[in-house]
Amino acid sequence: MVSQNIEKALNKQIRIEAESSQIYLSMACWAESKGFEGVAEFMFAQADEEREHMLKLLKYLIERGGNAVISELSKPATGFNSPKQMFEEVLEHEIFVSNSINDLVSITFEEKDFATNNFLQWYVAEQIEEEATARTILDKINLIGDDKSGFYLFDKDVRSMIVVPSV
Ligand code: OFO
Repeated sequence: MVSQNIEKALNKQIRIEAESSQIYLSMACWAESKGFEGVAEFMFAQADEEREHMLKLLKYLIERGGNAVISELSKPATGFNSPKQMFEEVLEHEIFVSNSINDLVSITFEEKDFATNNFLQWYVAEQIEEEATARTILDKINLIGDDKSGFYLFDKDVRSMIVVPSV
């Protein structure tokens, strides 16, 4: 059985993961509308992955006897100046998620909930990957600069970075 504080903190993270999925879905739609098909495919996959993260937390909370709450979600941004600006927002968002996971882990220490602490280690490792992927993509975009043919190749290349969910 989880404590009320852990239940509240897990529900908050469930909302954050669901909002991440919506944010990336919105980015996928924008990329698709601009003809960046590889980027769109990548972001659709990211949106699916975040939904899996949300479900994994939700199922864990239920399994531990807590009440999972499905919250109202904030409306994601719909327009971006460029893929570069969009991926800068992805990185910023993933750093926000990492900080939120870290806060959650520190609550498990306060509550002496070592089972939840152990469960959350998967998310700690996942966040290292997600931040690294966003940084790698931004490095590639910065290398390309204004070269249109380079961007055409990048749009194809980004498809190879799609990660099949391991949850
Ligand atoms: Fe990319 O955020 Fe989930 O964990």
